[in-house]
Amino acid sequence: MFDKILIANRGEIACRVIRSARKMGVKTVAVYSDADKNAMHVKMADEAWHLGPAPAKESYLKAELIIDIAKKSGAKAVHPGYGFLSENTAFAKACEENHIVFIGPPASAIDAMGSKSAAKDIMKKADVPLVPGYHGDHQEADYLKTQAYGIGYPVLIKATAGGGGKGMRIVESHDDFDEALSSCKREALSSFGSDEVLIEKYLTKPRHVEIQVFADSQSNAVHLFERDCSVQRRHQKVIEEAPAPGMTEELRNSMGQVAINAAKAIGYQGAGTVEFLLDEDGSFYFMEMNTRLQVEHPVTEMITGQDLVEWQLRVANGEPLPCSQDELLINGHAFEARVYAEDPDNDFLPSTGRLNHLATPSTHRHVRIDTGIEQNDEVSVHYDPMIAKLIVWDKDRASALARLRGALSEYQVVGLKTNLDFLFQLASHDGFNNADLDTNFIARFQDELFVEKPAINDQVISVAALYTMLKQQDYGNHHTADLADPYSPWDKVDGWRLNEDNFHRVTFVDNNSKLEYLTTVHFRDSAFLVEQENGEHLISGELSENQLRVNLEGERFTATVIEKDHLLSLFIKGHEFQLELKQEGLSADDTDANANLTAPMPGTIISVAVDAGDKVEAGQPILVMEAMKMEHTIKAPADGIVTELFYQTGDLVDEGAELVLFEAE
Ligand code: MV4
Repeated sequence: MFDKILIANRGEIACRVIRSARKMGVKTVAVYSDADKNAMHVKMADEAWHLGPAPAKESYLKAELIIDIAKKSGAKAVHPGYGFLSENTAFAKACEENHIVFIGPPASAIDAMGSKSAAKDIMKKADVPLVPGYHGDHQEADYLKTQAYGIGYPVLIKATAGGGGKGMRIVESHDDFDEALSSCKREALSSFGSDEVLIEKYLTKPRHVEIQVFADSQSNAVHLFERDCSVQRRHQKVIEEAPAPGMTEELRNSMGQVAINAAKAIGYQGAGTVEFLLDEDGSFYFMEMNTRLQVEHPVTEMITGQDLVEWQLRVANGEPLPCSQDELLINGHAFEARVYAEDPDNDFLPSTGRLNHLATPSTHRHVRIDTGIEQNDEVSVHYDPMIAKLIVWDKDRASALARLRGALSEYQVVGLKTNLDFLFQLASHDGFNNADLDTNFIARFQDELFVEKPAINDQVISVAALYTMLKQQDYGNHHTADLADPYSPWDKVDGWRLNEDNFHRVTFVDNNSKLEYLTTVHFRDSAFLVEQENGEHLISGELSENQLRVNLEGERFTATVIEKDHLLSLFIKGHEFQLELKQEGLSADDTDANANLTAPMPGTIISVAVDAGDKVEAGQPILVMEAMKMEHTIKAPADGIVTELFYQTGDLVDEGAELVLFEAE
């Protein structure tokens, strides 16, 4: 076995490969760009080499530099992961020329699968079923139109050099063909540099079912069953599962054997995936073959108990496949949900930012998280915005799906937008639960899947108020502890007042709708009565770090509250709410000119910036007080004179206490 390998990738797949290599006692070399200098894969590897600036073209795609680092570091093999150089024939060839093992298929196999029509020619010769259609060299419009007529509408026009759904046109009738063909050719030429197209019978409700295949250098080949990846959004897989729902043994064996034939037809070695369209009547058709380890390979690992990266290293090292076909069995059911940094309120465009808070479901044999990102990492625009893959297993599909919902409801991210709510909606949807799958699933259930976030309600506001008061009490207790007599009732910062109902007014602003929620929080023995517009609620609880144990009128639950810059992110029963804690403070714009400036709430004077008799300008800071762990600057409401100061630094003040006598000019 290799004593050292280089991983020519980043993020979760780099960490994934490092984990298996380490398990096998293989040393690892990471490569990284400027943006990844503190990334997880760099920390995990035995050594890490710098590539260059963040853009992939200046770092992870620099084939020669990567080979040079492999040679300098003494790495005997290179694992390309997926994406980047993983299906780059030239890179595979360059590795071979430099006597560095490319952990993947022979360059010739990558080449063979590079073009859709060439791949179909090879598959046809290997008796791999193709969708009825035409994928030849004749590209004249009339000829193609005649082919379409013979196939029967609807047909699909596809750019031969296209991929991922780009350069496709559905044509419903003969009259529409000419325009669709011209449009498709124009796009193909501009996007892929070739206007060659193929024509296929359009399957209206297919599923995307793919077979994991593995072949070694001694002509052994096996399949490791199927994955259903039909749930895609804009040709981006969202949730994948294994095995595929509703598969019969006969269909599984038939697709598996066809996939092995496809691999053998191109002299394949290593991990490969043969993608099929599975029609409603059970017929299946070759779509394409991916000559790399797929993102979704973990669901196959979970149901077979195999480590596919270990298989890759062993096969690349010239060893035979670790298992024969008969030794491979399906056990249970697995799902993978791809957690993306994307904004559902902005058409799921990538979201960037820093992961200020990241709480993940606890992991064990049945809940796995493959990630390359940890708390406080930055998700940048340079690379794929996938934060992690959440993979779950259980004895059957319903149990695995329930486990997925549970894990998703425990996943907490603050600092950037994610698709977690969308994933939860998907995993909770009846259609998904009933395995009513096809490649158009998300579009079909669009209205039920893209639902508004749950509205802010009294419960959320009550929890936010509880948190705010406990934080202040916690602050107050710490503060009192510093005083001469920490037990003096007069110094307790808990709103207690002699012969008065003690209360605090706290205002929250919904971060999305900007609606304001005014509350009056009354101290009630060891609880708080939160008075809101729609009524009042008695709430109590304990705060430990960011965990809030709540008792709301008898209902007990735990919430997570993350506070950053006065913005509260509250995770309550699997839903996230964002509230801004409104800064009640005095400033030039909320007091009239000759106002005596009073304290907005009990607190401590922490600095005085002027002396009595000083002339000041509008907005000039006069003093700063601290309350509820926030600083409130009391500013001059207009040009004028500070005629008297009633307090000095260190003084405690009550809510409403007169702080400054001010006379405007
Ligand atoms: C098709 C098809 C229906 N009929 N071919 C989309 C991109 C590429 N993977 C092939 N694709 C399709 N080819 C015929 N003859 C429907 C799709 C398709 C699709 C396939 C798999 C997964 C998701 C998809 C989403 C839209 C369309």
